[in-house]
Amino acid sequence: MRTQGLGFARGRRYNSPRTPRGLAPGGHLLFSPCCLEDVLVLSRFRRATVATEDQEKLDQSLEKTRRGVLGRIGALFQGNEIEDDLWEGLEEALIMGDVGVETSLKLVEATRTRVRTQGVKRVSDAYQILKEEMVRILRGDAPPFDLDNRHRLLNIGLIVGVNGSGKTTSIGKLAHYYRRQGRRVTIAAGDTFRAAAIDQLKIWGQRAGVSVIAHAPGADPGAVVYDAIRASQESRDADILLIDTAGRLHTNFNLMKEMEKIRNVAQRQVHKAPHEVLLVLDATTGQNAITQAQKFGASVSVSGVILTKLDSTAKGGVVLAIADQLGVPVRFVGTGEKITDLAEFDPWVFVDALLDANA
Ligand SMILES: Nc1nc2c(ncn2[C@@H]2O[C@H](COP(=O)(O)OP(=O)(O)OP(=O)(O)O)[C@@H](O)[C@H]2O)c(=O)[nH]1
Ligand SMILES: [Mg+2]
Repeated sequence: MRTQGLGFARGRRYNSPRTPRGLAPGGHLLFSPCCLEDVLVLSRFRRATVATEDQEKLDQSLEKTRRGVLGRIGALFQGNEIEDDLWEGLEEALIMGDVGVETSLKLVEATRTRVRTQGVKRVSDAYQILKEEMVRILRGDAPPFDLDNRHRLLNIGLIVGVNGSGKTTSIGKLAHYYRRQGRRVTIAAGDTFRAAAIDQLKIWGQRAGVSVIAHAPGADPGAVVYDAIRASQESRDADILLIDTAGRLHTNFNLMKEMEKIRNVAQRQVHKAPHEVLLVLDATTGQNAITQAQKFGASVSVSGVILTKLDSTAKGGVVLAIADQLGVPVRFVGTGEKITDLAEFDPWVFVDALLDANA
């Protein structure tokens, strides 16, 4: 799977004038720490990059996961000495916690190697290293959409995923999310396969207070997208256009062809569009989410993931497997069914909330 060239900082993330060694201004790791001192510097100065409200939502949505096997990892690191048992227990917990075999082994190996080469003796320091290795896997390069790029007048986001994963709901939530940030948002009803899909999207549009550009059921989605881009650029003067797509057509081949067509229509009208292709994955499907993502990735290049229904599952560990095995960042997390139930993803908040019972 190829990731699109994203980039670029949003001002509010870079608010620290004094940045400790080895950190980006937002408090993120810039390099692999070479000694224990660095590890401690990093842990002391790291900070979340998302709003407190998002942190709380992320934390709450991991309640079930924390109560599961991953929540026991903290207890493993309560002992006095770093012994082989610790690594075996960690490996088992990660694999059982839906992190996936490959990613689990990689995490244990990376943590263990750093503990050994850096001469770490304290179990609490080893725990900190584990968290940092998790963050390393989860790090996205920059926030989604390049909203502060003055050369780009319209940002187009294509929302894809299998049926029932939560695309339409997530579009409603995203519209609300960006509206609250003062952005002008429009939505294109690109899922013309089911009449109900268009109605459902219009309801979300009303809730979020944004325009939905739709054609009749059965219409060509390419034509809908064409009109939506024209409307977004002209009368609606939008910053962001979110395109809903079908999750199921008569055949998988048709579905992938349709994605490509929508993509091409967007590309012809707006430079470098779509600027984001966000793949919606249902967290409750655990490791199957990876297989789904690989299928989509084969025909449309995905730039990020929206992981829905994190609130309804104990399989939150799958976030690590997704980021590691697909090589694309998780951008947003669905934390419930309401319009406000969406959180921007932050690796540190996620890791702390995942592992610390009292986070
Ligand atoms: N608990 C919970 N439910 C969610 C979340 N996101 C979506 N859902 C529910 O998942 C179901 C499917 O959501 P849709 O948005 O219709 O999914 P879709 O991908 O558009 O489905 P199709 O249009 O059939 O392809 C709905 O009942 C949503 O309320 C979430 O973050 N948490
Ligand atoms: Mg839908």
